[in-house]
Amino acid sequence: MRATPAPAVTHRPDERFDEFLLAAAATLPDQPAVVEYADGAQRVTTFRRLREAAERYAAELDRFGLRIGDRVMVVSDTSAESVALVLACSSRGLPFVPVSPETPAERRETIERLAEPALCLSADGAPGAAVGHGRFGGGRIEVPRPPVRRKRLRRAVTPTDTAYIIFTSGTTGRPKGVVMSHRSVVAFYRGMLAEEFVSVGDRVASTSPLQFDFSLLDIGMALGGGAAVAPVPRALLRWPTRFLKVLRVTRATHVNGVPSIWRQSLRHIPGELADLPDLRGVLFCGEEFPLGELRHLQRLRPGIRLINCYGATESMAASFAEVPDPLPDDVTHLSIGAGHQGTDILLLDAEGAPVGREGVVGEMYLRSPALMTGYWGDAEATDAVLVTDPLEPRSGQRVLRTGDLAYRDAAGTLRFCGRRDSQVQIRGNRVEPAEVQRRLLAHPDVGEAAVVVYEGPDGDAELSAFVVLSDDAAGTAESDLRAFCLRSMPAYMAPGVVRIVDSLPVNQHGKTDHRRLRDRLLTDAA
Ligand code: 8PZ
Repeated sequence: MRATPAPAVTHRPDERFDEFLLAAAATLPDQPAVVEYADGAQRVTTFRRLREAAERYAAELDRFGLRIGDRVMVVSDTSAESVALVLACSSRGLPFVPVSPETPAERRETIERLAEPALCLSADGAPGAAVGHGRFGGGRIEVPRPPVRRKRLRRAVTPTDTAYIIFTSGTTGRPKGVVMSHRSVVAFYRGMLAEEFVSVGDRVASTSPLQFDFSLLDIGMALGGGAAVAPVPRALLRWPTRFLKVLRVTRATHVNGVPSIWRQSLRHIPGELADLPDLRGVLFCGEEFPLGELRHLQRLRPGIRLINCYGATESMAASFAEVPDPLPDDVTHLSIGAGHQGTDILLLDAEGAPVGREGVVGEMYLRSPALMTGYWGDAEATDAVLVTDPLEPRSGQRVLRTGDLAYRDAAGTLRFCGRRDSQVQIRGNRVEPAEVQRRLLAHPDVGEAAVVVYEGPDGDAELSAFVVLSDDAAGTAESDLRAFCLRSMPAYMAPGVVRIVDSLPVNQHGKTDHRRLRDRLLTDAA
């Protein structure tokens, strides 16, 4: 009998976040862990060097006399240095709070006020005058006014301790801090690695800011599988030629990001996109990939592995589904799969009873060891989403109420169809704006579409659509698009106004910015 080869990366049970990510340093020390793009060339940091850098930062952190649980705010993009720093924080039981340098000062201050970090470290710029503010780089941490040393209360970091806190925008306008434990994030990573997207030698381009947990997925997918993460500098992402150059120079085999990262390249330099030599896989998440653009990408890159990853920061992600190649013409909703290994997505109706029938819409609830611990400093908000298991309330188990709607297809997999909270009553009729958006996207001249709900002059909810025409659109007018909607939906569902615009605004994470579109409507009306 032939011996099975030893796995390239071996993971122990109950690893901390940093132990999981550096496991490959034991078996593959000389493999690339981070591949950065700098001045037109690649800069490689091996697993051995990354571990050494993390150890240097950990020794630096030890100088400050912090307690397990003290927060460290890390203001940085993804880089070999920032990855080493967050690994160091994790090894000392110091939850890191990633914040992008591009975050507006006011929001950064709000996050700081809420998280009350012991240290606030930036990758660049002046260290700042406030207590605990400083700079990191080259394995050194410089804090001109260090915080007061504290007596340690705890001896050891446990898997239930917090690995990181990510602040997302709450519906109330106040950022919500999603607290993730080592156990949860590692449980998610394990479920993801079971999908075998990448292997040793691969390079995963990461396009999301460090404060969006998608970047942590990228890091986990790459390092956890013995591959390298290749951060795409945020400033270059907007320029299709530069973006593709980064992919070429870093020899990216996989690219992870929100769907909008592909828009400009598909539109302006499809030939160059088709020519990228190493690209084999694309993983997207955060919102639906406009199907026209998705099909275009498939035509340019036949055989490419496209993965639709669905989830929210409260569990990092919940499912992975491979997009069929080519996507059949009659597909209107992409499959989001059925929950990654170790999790179960329940589909429940408004009464909390399971939805069994195919095609019936329900709300998704996630049962998983990868759920957040709760929202930082907000027990009420936590209780609203980490709810008693509706199927067995006596167990005391909590499941995540996602607020997302889906239905089951004939194969039993889930098809995402919008959010419960964006569902509106228009003149007493239930309308899901995502359905209206889909209808608009079905028009041959429509490239992108967004549908927003706003309060009309008489206080009633109204729908308005913003549309970007495709490049080869043939003189379609706004009234034609409204008429197109009216052909297939009741009048209350058709947007009252359809506006043709040059582009749709995106938020910091690259998702369509519905808030800005709504503001635009209100300023136009004023
Ligand atoms: C979606 C999808 C989808 C999310 N199709 N709607 C990180 C890493 C990998 C995958 C996913 C993540 C998420 N944490 C990213 C994210 O967008 N998080 S979020 O908390 O800002 O928003 C979550 C919401 O986005 C979900 O509840 C869905 O409404 C939507 N979403 N993935 C369609 N593949």
